[in-house]
Amino acid sequence: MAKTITEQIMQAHLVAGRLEPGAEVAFKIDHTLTQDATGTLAYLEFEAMGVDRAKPEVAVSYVDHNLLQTDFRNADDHRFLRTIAARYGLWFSPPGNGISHQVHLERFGAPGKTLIGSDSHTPTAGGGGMLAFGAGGLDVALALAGQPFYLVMPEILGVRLTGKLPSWVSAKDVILELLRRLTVKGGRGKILEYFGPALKFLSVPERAGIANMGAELGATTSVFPADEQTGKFLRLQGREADFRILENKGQGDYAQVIEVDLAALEPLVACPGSPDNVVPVREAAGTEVEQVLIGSCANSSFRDLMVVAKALTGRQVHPRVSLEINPGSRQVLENLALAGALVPLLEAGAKIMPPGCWGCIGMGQAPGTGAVSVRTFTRNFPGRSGTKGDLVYLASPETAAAAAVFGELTDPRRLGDYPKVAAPRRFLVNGRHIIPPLPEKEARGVEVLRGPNIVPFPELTPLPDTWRGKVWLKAGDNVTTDDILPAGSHILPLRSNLPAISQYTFSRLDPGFVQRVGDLVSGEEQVLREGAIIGGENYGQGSSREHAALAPRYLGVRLKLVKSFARIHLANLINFGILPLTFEDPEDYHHLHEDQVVELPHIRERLLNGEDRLPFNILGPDGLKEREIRVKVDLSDRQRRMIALGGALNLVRGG
Ligand code: MIC
Ligand code: SF4
Repeated sequence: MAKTITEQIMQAHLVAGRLEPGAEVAFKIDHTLTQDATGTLAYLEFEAMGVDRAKPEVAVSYVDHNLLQTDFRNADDHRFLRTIAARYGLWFSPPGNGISHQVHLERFGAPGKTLIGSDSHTPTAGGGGMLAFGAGGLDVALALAGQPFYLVMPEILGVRLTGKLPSWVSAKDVILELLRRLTVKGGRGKILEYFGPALKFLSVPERAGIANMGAELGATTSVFPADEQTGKFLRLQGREADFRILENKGQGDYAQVIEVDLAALEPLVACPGSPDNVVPVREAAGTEVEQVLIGSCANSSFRDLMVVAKALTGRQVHPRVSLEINPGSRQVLENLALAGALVPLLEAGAKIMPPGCWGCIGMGQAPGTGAVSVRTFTRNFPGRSGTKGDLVYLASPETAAAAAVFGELTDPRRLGDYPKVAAPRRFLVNGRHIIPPLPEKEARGVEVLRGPNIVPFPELTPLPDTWRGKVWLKAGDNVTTDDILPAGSHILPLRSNLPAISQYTFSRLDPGFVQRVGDLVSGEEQVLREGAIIGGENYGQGSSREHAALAPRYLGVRLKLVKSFARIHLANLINFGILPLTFEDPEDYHHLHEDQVVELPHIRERLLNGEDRLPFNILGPDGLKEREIRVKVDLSDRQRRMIALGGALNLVRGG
């Protein structure tokens, strides 16, 4: 009998497979979401499938990332997304309405439902008892077409929360503590399921903040039960009808249980470079701060921003600091206004942005050279802020508020009495902000509007029988998708233009990459038109952007050989026909170098025969085999066929 929350939801949606860790399962998807930076490509893929109307109960196209309109590109993309939604029966959440995850939780989140979204922080909805997964745009397009979502069944890790958070310590510190303990690799292949006596003190937005940054642990997703707190949240949203109790019936069934005593936590920060560089704030205290940004899908709820407003009431932002607040949704902003929180924030010197992602993805708000920036965001991968050599600390709204007031990293308890923030008895909920789907007949008559930046999906060629190519790049551990294909205000507008965006492939790791590969492909070595990428552990962590698979593929990358992959990137590679290989002996990593010629003999046949260990030849300058290593390929039959055909779209179209 299904006992954990994950199993209960999966069981109720299961289409194929068994709920055993390591087995491929397929289940039905109730909701989908996309955001503008991944949505354009996802809908181009959906259109290529020739389906007349989106199939899920709820399908929403959000616009939250590419909010700066420095030329026609982002505006064209948004118009495309609006007309796509109208044409295919989707909801449309326009720019300024808020961050997809925050808005989805507020307006659509429902316990017991399944959701996939083309954004790695889709698990935020797990705070409200949904089983929600980040996925590539193509997986979302397939779900829109009514296909199930395929997943290798993860292990379920129980996280038992006990105690009560002390004053000035909040949900962000809980997830930072987990990052400190487990690191950015610790959640891989796992679903984190939260339980324990502390849950009664944690509201849905607080839970959502914890579930959100499970993505930084590399977890497949995170989920909370649906209990009284969930009921309270849905009541405030005027959606009592969506409530149902969802509780874990067998806590003994977790593969492993870890415990966090909330009462023992103290304010924490993730130091620059990685979300798991976590130390107590007191260890970084005194670090001078120039910028404080409060917002992102992790920390932009009514509670989070009210705490900041109350902490800043009657105070002034330090003269060195630029404090900027990015509300999570228009609903949050409206309720802040109603609660009288905007005046104290403005008086303190805060700048208030329209709801959206903004600086979290480098869409503005870049810090100055050498400036320390304290952010309540999700990720501080090097350069993600838009500034080279950036110094970004991740912290709770409480710690961020203290940094804004004192101009340095400091324990927020220095701010005195902890303000009490209760959810208001009446919450302003305005259902008109999201445009509902058009009736089917009317929808058929809608013309989808595309600008010149919207370039159709490329044809992807099948895998040859024997593959030969050069090692184009050798990377280390924990390569992020920001390393593979950065975001930021210059590059994000190119998300619907593959030929243009591919010019930025690996530009962070190796600025000469595209030029070098271009020379190779067009130069004398015509036979070696395709390349291989070598990497270390946790390759492809971070964002769900499928451009990090598709752009290298477009340039000719046919395989990636690494020590281990991050889940969503792995799924994206498979979707676009890139062979994902891992070392049988990780020591062989040292035998590979850039510019070597490598070969996979009879790869197509071996792949389709289901072989899971393959010979991988390293050739010498004379073209003869210098060394043979063994590599692993861990794929289902469906995935093998997909790669042989050159990608999922070729499979859907019938090869
Ligand atoms: C991110 O936080 O990195 C993003 C931008 O939201 C991405 C999606 C993208 O690259 O468009 C994510 O988390 O998946
Ligand atoms: Fe937006 Fe940042 Fe959340 Fe990504 S992590 S969805 S960029 S707020």
